[in-house]
Amino acid sequence: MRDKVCLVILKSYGKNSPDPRHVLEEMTELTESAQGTVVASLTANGAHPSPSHFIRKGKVEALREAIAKTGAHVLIFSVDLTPVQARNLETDCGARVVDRTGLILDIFARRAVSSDGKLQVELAQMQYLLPRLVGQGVILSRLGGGIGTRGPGEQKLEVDRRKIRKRIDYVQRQLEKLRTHRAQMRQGRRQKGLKQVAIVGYTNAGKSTLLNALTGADAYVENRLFATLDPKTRIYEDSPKSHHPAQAGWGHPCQPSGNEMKDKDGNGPAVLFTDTVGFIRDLPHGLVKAFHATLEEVLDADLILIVIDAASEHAADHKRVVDEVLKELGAEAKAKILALNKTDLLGEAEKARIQDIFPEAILISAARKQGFQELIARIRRDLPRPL
Ligand SMILES: Nc1nc2c(ncn2[C@@H]2O[C@H](COP(=O)(O)OP(=O)(O)OP(=O)(O)O)[C@@H](O)[C@H]2O)c(=O)[nH]1
Ligand SMILES: [Mg+2]
Repeated sequence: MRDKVCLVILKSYGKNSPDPRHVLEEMTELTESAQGTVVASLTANGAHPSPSHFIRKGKVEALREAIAKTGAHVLIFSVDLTPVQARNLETDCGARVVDRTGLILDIFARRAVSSDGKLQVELAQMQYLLPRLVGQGVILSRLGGGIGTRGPGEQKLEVDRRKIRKRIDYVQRQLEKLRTHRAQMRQGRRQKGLKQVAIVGYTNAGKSTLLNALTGADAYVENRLFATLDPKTRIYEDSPKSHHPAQAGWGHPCQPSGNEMKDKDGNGPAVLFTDTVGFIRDLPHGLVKAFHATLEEVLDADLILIVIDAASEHAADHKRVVDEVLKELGAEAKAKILALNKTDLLGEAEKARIQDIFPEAILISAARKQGFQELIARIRRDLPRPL
C-alpha cells in the first residue's frame, strides 16, 4: 500500500536558496520514488526554526487540519529535523514524521542491490537512527510501517542501540575492505594503461543511459530519482570486438585530434566509463560519507564527465549543485567536460540558448546516441596525459 503523504516545504531566503516551487516538485518526485502519494502540501517559513517543532504553532495546527481532511499518515519535511523536533511533531500531529535525509535514505534502502550498496545504505541509516532512538523503541516505527522504516533489502531496521553500535563497527570494517578492493581494481586498470572517465551529474540526468549507449552496458535506467546506487565501469572502444546491439548506429571512429594514438584500423585508445550515484541539492553529509568507497571512483578518475539534463528548466541550478558536491568531495581540480543531455527534447532556439549559458558544453542525446563523436573526441583530447 502506498503511504499517503503531506509535504511540508520550508522556504529559505539565502542568495542561492531554491525556488519553493522547485523544492515542491523535487520533494514530490522523491516521495514517489519512495512509493508515497502526495495528498497535500503546505509551505512554511524556514528562516527561524523553533527548537521544539521547527515550524510555528499555527502551522502545526494547519498540519493537523490537513491530516484530518486528507487522511495523510506521513508528514515529509523538505529540510532535516532534530530528533526532538521530529518527536514533538509526531506526537502533536499523530502522523509519522520523515525529514529530507530520512526520505532519501528510504529511497536508497529500496534501491540498494549489491551487497556493497546495501552495506553503505545500512551504515548511513544506522548513523541516522542512533540519535533518534527513544527508550526501547524508535520513533519512526511507532506509527506503523512505510516510508522511513525500511532497512536495505526490505529488512526491518534494528532498534536496539547496543546491537546497532556493534553492527556499525562491523559494517565499517567491511566497507574498509571494500575500499581496499576497489583501489586494487583501479590500480589493475591503470597498469593496463586504461584511462577512466567518471560520469557524474544530478539524479535523473541520463548518466546510466549514456553509459549504456556508449559501452553496451545494461545499467538500470528509470525515470525516477536515484535509480543508480552502485557504480558500474565498462569499456568503450571505437570498434568493439564483439558487436553489441546497443551500439548499433554508433557511427564512425573519431577523427584524430593531435595527441591521440590510433591503431592500424584507425581506432583510438579504449576508455573506461564509470556510472555513479546521482547528486542532489543538500545531499545528506552522512550519505556522502557512507558512500565514500564508491565516490572514490570519482576522485580517482582521470577525467570527470558532468551530465546535465538540458531539458530541465533547472539545468543551471543542477550544474551549480554538481559543482558544489564535486568540491565537497575534493574533486574540483580534476579535468572536467560538460555534456548537456536530452537535447532531442529541445528545439533549435532552445539548444542555442543553453549553449549560450554553457559555451564549453557538448550537446548530446544519450537516448538517440547523438553528439557522441564530438564527446569522445573531446574526452580523448582532455584526458590529462596523451594516450
Ligand atoms: N528524451 C531523452 N530522455 C533521456 C535521455 N537520456 C536519458 N533519458 C531518460 O531520462 C531518465 C533517466 O535516465 P537515467 O539514465 O536512469 O538517469 P541517471 O542519471 O542514471 O539517473 P539516476 O541513476 O537516478 O541518478 C530515463 O527515463 C531515460 O530514458 C535523452 O537523451 N533523451
Ligand atoms: Mg543511473
